[in-house]
Amino acid sequence: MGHVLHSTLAFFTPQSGGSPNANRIDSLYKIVLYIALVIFVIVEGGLAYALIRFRKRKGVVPAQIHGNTRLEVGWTVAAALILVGLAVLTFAKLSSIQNPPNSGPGGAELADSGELLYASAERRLPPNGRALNIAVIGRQYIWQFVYPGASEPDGLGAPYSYQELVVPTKTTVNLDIVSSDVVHSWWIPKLGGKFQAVPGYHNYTWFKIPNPGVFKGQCAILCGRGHARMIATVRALAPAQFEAWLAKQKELIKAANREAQIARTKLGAQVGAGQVESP
Ligand SMILES: [Cu+2]
Repeated sequence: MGHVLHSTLAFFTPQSGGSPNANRIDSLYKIVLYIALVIFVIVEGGLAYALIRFRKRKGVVPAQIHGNTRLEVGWTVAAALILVGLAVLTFAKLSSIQNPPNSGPGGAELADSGELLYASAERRLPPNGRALNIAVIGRQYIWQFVYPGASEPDGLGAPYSYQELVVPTKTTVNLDIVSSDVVHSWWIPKLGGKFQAVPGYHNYTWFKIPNPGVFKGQCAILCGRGHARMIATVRALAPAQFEAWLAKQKELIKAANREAQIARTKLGAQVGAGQVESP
């Protein structure tokens, strides 16, 4: 019975388990849901009782009642108090949903400098100012992820990946969400709320994944014909494995750049009819 109730509720409540902010959104949602359920049962129970108890009977004239000041003031004040209580609770929890915590012990080593971190009204930083900053770029119809490392001496530029975002566990990851064409929506349900990717605008969110795992999501706003294909995956690895993955990704990008360079050289050497002199 308890299990059935639990899985039924899980169907209606937000997904959680991947990040503290997602867990807090879920618990806040459940508190509101439980209070609403109690009120629903009381109101609907009272209605059903009145319908049956005072139903139409032959030869009985019902009492003619006009208002009850005490009762009316009572339920107005009670409803207002519940609303105030919920508002206070929501604002009390909101800061821990919006503000990222520090990375935990066992998280990835984050460089002191290199990537410049600054806080603003939109971008919130952990108390110690250190987070793994990743740019999430929405475009028709794929997500691109750009990792720190633009200033590294290998001259390769910032490493990137498509569709799958790989991150270290126990590490606060800050996302800087942008779009290069139309409005998209970044949403990995188990990792917290939904954030729009709007051209010319930055949206920020964060997550901190405790254990290795794969979290699936999908662009959550209709962005064109290929919208349904615009899926996203977040794969959390232990920090050492993440470093190894990033190094390998850099190798792949380097090899691809080399091949492109070779192809460009070949094309440049071609001389044919109608070739336009490059300006
Ligand atoms: Cu879309």
